Parts: sequence; C-alpha cells; structure tokens
Amino acid sequence: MYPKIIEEFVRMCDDGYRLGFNEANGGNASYRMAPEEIKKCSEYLDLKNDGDWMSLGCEITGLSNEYFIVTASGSLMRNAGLDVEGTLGIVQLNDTGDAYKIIWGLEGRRPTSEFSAHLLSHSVRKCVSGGHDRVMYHLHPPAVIALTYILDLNDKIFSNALWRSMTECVMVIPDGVGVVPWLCPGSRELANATCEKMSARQAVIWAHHGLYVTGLSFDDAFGKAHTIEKSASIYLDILKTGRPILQTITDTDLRTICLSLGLKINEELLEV
Ligand code: 2HA
Ligand code: ZN
Repeated sequence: MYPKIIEEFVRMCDDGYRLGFNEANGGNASYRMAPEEIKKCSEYLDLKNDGDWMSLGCEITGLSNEYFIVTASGSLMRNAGLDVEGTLGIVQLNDTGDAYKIIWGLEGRRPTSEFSAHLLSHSVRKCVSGGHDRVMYHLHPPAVIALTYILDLNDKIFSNALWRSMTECVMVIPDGVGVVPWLCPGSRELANATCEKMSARQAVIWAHHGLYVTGLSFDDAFGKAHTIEKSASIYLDILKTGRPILQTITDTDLRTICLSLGLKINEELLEV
C-alpha cells in the first residue's frame, strides 16, 4: 500500500483510462501536495538528493519549495496501478521556483511533456483559489474534442452548449469553460494560453486535442472532467437526431440552480 494521496492519484489515472479519456500515453496529471501529505510520503522521498536540479527555464511565481506528484512523460495511465513508480513521481521545486528535482519515482523518466502548462496553471490557481485548487488533470475526452470541430471556439458558445445540455453541469462549472485554439502539444504557447484562461475558469478546452481541468481534490477535478464530457456527449446526441430543439434550460433556470446552491454563475457568459 502506498500513502492515500498516491492511491487516489492512481485511481484517477485508472478511471481516466477505463472511461476512454486517457488512451495510450494520452493525458497527464499533477497534484500540489499539502505539508501533511509530504510528511506521510516522507519514508519514500530522497530529500537528501541535492545534485540533480533541472532548470524550468523561468521562475514560476508562488511555487517555490512546493512538492508535486506528477505523471511521467510517455507513461500510460492504464499502467499507473501496475507500475506506480514508473508512471508517477514526486518532484520538489527549489527556493526560487525555477528548477526541480525528482525525489521519488519517475524511474528513468521526466515529468509530463505538459509540465510547463501544469506548473503555470498551479501558480495561477493557487493564487486565485486561495490555495484550494491542487489537482491538474489533462484528458482526451471524445465528445468534447468532437465539438471543437463544429462549434465556434469561444468560451460563451461552449459554456452555454455544456450548461444547457444537462441540468447539473452548471453546478460543477459555474465559471464556464475556457476554449483555446489548436496549439502544439507541450508548447509554451499552449501553456501560456491555458494559464491565462485558468485565471477565471477551472476547465479549459484545447481545440482538437482535449480538456484540462483543475480542482481541489481528485474527486472534484475528475468529476468536472466527467461531467463536461457527459454534457458534450448529450449535446452531440441531440445534434445527431437532426430534430429541432423545442425547449431547453433557460438563463433563468441556470440562475435558479446556482442560487439554490449558493453558487455564482458567470453572468458574462449568459445570454447567448
Ligand atoms: O501524450 O496528452 O498533450 C500526452 C498528452 C500531451
Ligand atoms: Zn494531450
């Protein structure tokens, strides 16, 4: 048995694979550890290793000395449970937040190819969520990807399509979703565009590629990804019938749902 936080990380990878969100080496994830979780993992950690700092190429604001559990570049989420230390690892950032070292796992590997998107988004979400958002999860959900071929690539169009396709969607993403155009996987451009959207959203769609979500726990982040994909898939099912839409969830309905739960809907995205 690994510490609970590692087991929960593995479970999210496994769920992602089983639901068809993380085929082959598709997708990646990271988790910003809390001090008590670092303590619980301490018997595994090689904290004395002081020789192998890898440069991040820039200083990541607000993340100095943070510890992250992260998936390995090229690893398969399907294998997370079978090969925990080859699929995941723990990295520590230095005092200045511009270099990291591996202190557990990632055997013979480096952190995910999207590591810069993860760290930049952690930096933004740690600040805007008051430290609550800890998980970043990237997946390739088929219905979400399909929609990026037929809807205009903007936040308002996608947020409304998702909110109005299933009543509970707005409860999960009252801020809506951000949408970024196609950008090269693993690039700094994709990382920057994602972290810009993350300042106001907890979910970002990468056109023709996938989805990127944050959350305060694995349940929260995975639940968001699962709900968004379910709504997208219902939306596609509706389109596939070829029949006109006779009724839908209205702006008033969306406001009522949020009001009943004490949530604040992003008003800017309403009234399409
Ligand atoms: O293969 O999904 O975006 C990992 C990825 C890169
Ligand atoms: Zn991807």
